[in-house]
Amino acid sequence: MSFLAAGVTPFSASAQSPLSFPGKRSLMVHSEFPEDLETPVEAFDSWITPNDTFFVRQHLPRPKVAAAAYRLKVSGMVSSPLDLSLDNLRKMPQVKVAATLECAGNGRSYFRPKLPGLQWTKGAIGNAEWRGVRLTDILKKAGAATAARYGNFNGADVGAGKTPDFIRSIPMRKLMLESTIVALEMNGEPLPEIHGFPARLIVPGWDGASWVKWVNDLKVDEKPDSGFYFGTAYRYPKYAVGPGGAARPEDMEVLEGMAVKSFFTRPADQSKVKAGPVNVQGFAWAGEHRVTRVEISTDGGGKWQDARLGTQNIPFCWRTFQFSFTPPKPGHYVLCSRATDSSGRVQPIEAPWNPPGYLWNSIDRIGIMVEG
Ligand SMILES: Nc1nc2c(c(=O)[nH]1)N[C@H]1C(S)=C(S)[C@@H](COP(=O)(O)O)O[C@H]1N2
Ligand SMILES: [Mo]
Repeated sequence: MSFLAAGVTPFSASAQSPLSFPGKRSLMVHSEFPEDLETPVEAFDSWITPNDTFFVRQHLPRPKVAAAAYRLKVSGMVSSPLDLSLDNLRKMPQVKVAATLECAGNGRSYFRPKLPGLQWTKGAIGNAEWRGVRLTDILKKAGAATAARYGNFNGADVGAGKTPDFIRSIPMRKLMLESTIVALEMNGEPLPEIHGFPARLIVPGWDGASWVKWVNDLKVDEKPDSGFYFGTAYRYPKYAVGPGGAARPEDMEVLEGMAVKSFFTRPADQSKVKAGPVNVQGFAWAGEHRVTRVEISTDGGGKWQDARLGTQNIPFCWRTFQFSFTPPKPGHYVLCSRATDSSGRVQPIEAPWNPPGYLWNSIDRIGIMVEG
């Protein structure tokens, strides 16, 4: 099958690569192997991000898992260890959960001073409808001990060279929520291989690192995993360290929820528009909280007006916003978007700089040139 469906034109992002990836339209390529692919802003044109447009992040070479050989092992503090086949999982009650998935490092390229790591711009995010089995059902079936505090999850990818195995721990209180699932489907299709076929975790409202792909091993334990990806990585300083600052390892906390954030998808940054009303659009999200407001400025942050929020207001999902702007005269305008959430958080002018470069959520800003 050709990777471009008939009648579909590729995106015109300048950063796009001539390479193609199975099942993907042209994405911005940060790394070819393992694949780290970003969705260009102009490709975000629907509340659901289609599978062929969804960003990809992996630390290790992508494993190929044969459906027939797949097992999810559940062991540790359980009364009946499990060895679930794909068929076993398919026979358990299936639930649908829509949720936005964002990499903790999304927007890292905007931090100053600059940071090492993947130089994501705005597109390490997407929203999908996932379908699969509740973790609570799996834990019940296994008879998880009440004293257990963590689920330690491993996927079929293995450590390579200096990169350790990707293992993540999730506290029981999050695993017990009805929205935390092992997904077998993404937007009505079996999970694409690159997104974790045949099974991955969906941890709504938390950054992508918890959403373990190709998940095949769950150890129920009192303690979290002590490896690199839970013990060291994906931690954020307890206090603001300032640009270029450092934090002691004991002052780094595990990332759980996400920041409040919004960005523009239309019009394109620095595009020319004709005189008359400009249809301004974008998305806003807030991890485990709800987006309650998006404000727009058309004068670089001087005055602010409310945008119209999309009617789709679903927990753990981004919300669309829309604003009609009629420029009073030709010239260049700086548009800003600022989201507020149900916990009272407001998107800041500048995201706090932090050593790993996580949770960038500065007010979004685009320029437009209105023609005379
Ligand atoms: N097994 C495994 N799962 C993984 C990763 C990984 O490297 N290995 N990367 C995680 C990170 S950091 C992110 S942001 C998401 C990205 O999910 P996606 O590639 O489906 O967009 O997958 C997560 N799950
Ligand atoms: Mo990530």
